[in-house]
Formats: sequence, C-alpha cells, structure tokens
Amino acid sequence: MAVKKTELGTGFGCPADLREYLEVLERAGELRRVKAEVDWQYEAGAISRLVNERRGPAPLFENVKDYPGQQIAAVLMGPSKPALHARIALALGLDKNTPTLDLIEIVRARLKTPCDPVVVRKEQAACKEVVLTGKDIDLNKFAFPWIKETLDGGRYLGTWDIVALRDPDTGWLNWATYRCMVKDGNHFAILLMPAAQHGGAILRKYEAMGKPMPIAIMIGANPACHLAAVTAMDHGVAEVSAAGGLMGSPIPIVRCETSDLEVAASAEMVIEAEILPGDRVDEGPFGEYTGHSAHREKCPQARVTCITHRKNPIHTMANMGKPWDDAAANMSVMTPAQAKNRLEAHGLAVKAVYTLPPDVMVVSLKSGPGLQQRVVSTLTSVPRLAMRGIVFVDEDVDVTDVEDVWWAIASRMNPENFDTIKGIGANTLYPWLTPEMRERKQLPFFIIDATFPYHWPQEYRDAHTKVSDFKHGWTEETKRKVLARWKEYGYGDL
Ligand SMILES: Cc1cc2nc3c(=O)[nH]c(=O)nc-3n(C[C@H](O)[C@H](O)[C@H](O)COP(=O)(O)O)c2cc1C
Ligand SMILES: [Mn+2]
Repeated sequence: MAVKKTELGTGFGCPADLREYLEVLERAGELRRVKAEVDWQYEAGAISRLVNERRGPAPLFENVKDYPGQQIAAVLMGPSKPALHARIALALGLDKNTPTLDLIEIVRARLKTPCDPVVVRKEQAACKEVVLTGKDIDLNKFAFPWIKETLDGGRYLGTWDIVALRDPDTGWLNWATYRCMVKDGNHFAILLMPAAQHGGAILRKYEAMGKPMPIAIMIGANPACHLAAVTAMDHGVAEVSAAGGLMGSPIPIVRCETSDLEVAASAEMVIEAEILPGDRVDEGPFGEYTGHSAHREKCPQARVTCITHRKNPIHTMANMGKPWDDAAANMSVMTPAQAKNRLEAHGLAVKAVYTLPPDVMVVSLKSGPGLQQRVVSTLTSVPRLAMRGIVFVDEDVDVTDVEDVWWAIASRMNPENFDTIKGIGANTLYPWLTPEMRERKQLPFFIIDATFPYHWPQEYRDAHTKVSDFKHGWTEETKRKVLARWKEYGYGDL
C-alpha cells in the first residue's frame, strides 16, 4: 500500500499521488469524467487536443475500448480557463486562481529548499501491486494511446511520464520527462536528445563503457514529481529532491526489481528496461509542443525487463500542440522560476521572467549597463532554460500577456537591437531549422531588446516615450471621477 500522507506529512498540502490529484481537480471543476466508450486509437487523442485548445477541464477516460478496468488521464497540467495555470496551482496545494507571477515566486522559494526522498519497502509501494516479469511482459496489455492519427508514428506509453536514470560515475539519480514510443510487446524507443538533456549525456557514458543502461519509466506519479521532472535542473541535481521541496515533504521512493534505480512508490505504473550500447530504432514522427510535427529519427531502443503497476492502472497522456499544451503550461511556470533563481544567484536583478510557447523567454527589467548581456550569458549557460530566444522588456510590460509583450516589441524595439548568437542551441524539434542546422545540431538563438536604453536622459524620455493609455493620459482626479461614473455612462458591464 502507498505510504499514507499522515506518516510523512505533505508539507504544503499537495496531492500525494495521481488518484488524490484527480480528486482535487474534480472538486475544483478541473476534471471531466468521460464515461462514454472512447477508442485509445486516435479518439482519446482528438478529444484531449480539443480540450487543450478550448482550455477545458482535464478528461479522465473511464471506459477505454479494448481495455476494461484501465483509464487514461489527459491534459493533467494543461491550460485552463480563466486561470491558465489552475491545475499547476492545485498540484502545488494552492488556490486555483493564484496569479501566475505569484505562482512563479512560490515555486522559486520551494526550489530553494529541496528535500531528499525516503526509501520505502516494496510492500509499502503502491506501484508494485502487480509485478510482471518474463513471458508476462507485454506492452500491448495496456491502454497506451495512439494520439494523432495523421501525425504520429505509433502508440506512446510515455508522454506525461518520468524517466529515471543513474549517472554511472557519481550515482546521481536523474528524473526527466522524455517521450517513449511503443515498438512491440517488450521494446520501446525513447527520445533522448544527446546535447541538450541530462538523459542523453548519461547514456553517452554507459555507451562509452560498452555497458547496458538501466532505465525506468514512471507513469502517473504524484504531480510534484512531474513538475520537477520537466524543469531544467542543474547537472547533478536530483529532481526527486526538488520534488520533495515542491511538496514540502520527502517523496517516497522504491527500488526497481531489475536495477538499482529508484522510482516514485506512488506511481500508477513503472516500466523497467535497459538500453544496449548503440541499439537504435526509428522513433516518431510525433506532433510536438512546437505546434508542428517532429520528424522520425533513429533513437535509443529500450528492452523491457519488468513491469510493475497498481491494480486498474491509470495511464497518462500529454497532447502536444499549438499553442498551449501540458509542456507549455507547466514549463511557463517552472522554467521561469528556475531561471529567476539562477539570475538572483548571479546577482542579476530582474523584475519578472516568463516563458511564452514555444520556448521564448521574456524578461522584464530596469535596463542597465551590460545587464541584458549578463542575463543572456547566465540563462544560455544551462541548456533548456532559454532554448529559442530572449525578449527583454521594460518593467511596465506584463511578461505573461502576449499582447503586451508584442506591443512592446512592435513599438519599442530598435531593429538594431535584434541580435542572434550562432550555434548554441541543440533542440532539433523546431520546424524552422535548415537541413544543415539539423545535421550539426547547432542552432542560432535570438535576442530582442525592446527596452528603452538606460542612458537616455529623462528629458529625452519625456519627449518621446510616455505611454498613451488610460493609466498615463489623465490625472488621478479625472480617472477617479470617470471610474466612479462608469455605470452612469452605460458601461457597467465592462
Ligand atoms: C510533456 C513533455 C514531454 C517532453 N518530452 C521530451 C522528450 O521527448 N525529449 C526531451 O529531451 N525532452 C522532453 N521534454 C522536456 C524535458 O522533460 C525537460 O527539458 C527536462 O528539463 C529535461 O530534464 P533533464 O535536464 O534532466 O534532461 C518534455 C517535456 C514535457 C513537459
Ligand atoms: Mn536533470
């Protein structure tokens, strides 16, 4: 059985496992139980993509064709309405209407106080209720969805998953979200991007030693673990300890059956596997978070060595696409929190950081000598913190509001303040790459500085840069009068 939260405490009142999270979502109106029979092939995918696009409550498919007793939960941290990040706030034990920038500040504080996990015995771990080994291993027994009918190359067991790997030199346990495509009953392919991500770097070490790499895929762990697994942590940092910090209590973990990897004891399912040196297989194509499909590529192949799961396991699905999805919604909180902490650690003061999809970081600050350049070098030093480009705006611009950010670029950017840095990115999922960039896995990075230069004298600013809007165009007295009479003018509904 799962370790009860009373035994460990859940610190900030975060849900202790996926099932508790689903209850929290339901109470907050953020979950829809889909009782009608739904096909795991294409149909669940089509529904959950529309839910993303309409920012509806997360669907829980209770009646999946061919798989009685198994369910699929989708869009678990996708965009909501009116509060975009409602489900992420609930995952963190907070009010669903917590404003985005407050959410980022809270995450920032919690990331500064990591909490190491606690190892529990196999009998205490819900993820081991059923253990399948040898001939009983068959990935086809499970309701893994084929998401996009005309874009995806197959069924995906992992989209909203956590992949556990261990650094063979230091013992560092890395947990990260990487997509996994089913190949046959006991093989899957995994997208481990070699240059940008920790998983690819760890695999290189095993392959250099000519050793198989143990790997374990968690499906449906507690939500704090998923938030940590998508965050660009520093090299050597265990995401499971960051997850403990997010929860305010240690994450119960348990040892795998066929390796020394440790996984979340509360997970719905754990797929243990190994990657043999140099074993590659086609992965993809896959409709991705860039809002475009990503090509098929040779990727590492994993051979399943054991599957453990809860009775009646709940599978999970992230449904990537334009413009918002689980990745964009949670990374727009987690990545800025991590980035702002890093800037703070380097003594760089900025007002706010946000990530607009896909992968554009927006930083508001009081422009200063060399400040923007130092922010760029600090953020680009960690792959994934700033992937595509950075937009600098003045402090009066709301970084979370696309319209405000675009207005700042369109009205304030001197075209001479548009820069590129050649060859620092490594993400090959972008649709705009030239064949050469794809081949070299080296991408340019853009910098848009839409701030007014810090050295302009006040007199020059006053003459040219005052904002023309309600806030700045009238005295407080006139604005108060107009607001007081607003209903009288016939605008009570606005
Ligand atoms: C839904 C979702 C799917 C993702 N899929 C992948 C993937 O297939 N490959 C990848 O390299 N990163 C993927 N990511 C991004 C990584 O999870 C993220 O960059 C994380 O910080 C990587 O962890 P690492 O630094 O330990 O490698 C995905 C993120 C999300 C939210
Ligand atoms: Mn990592």
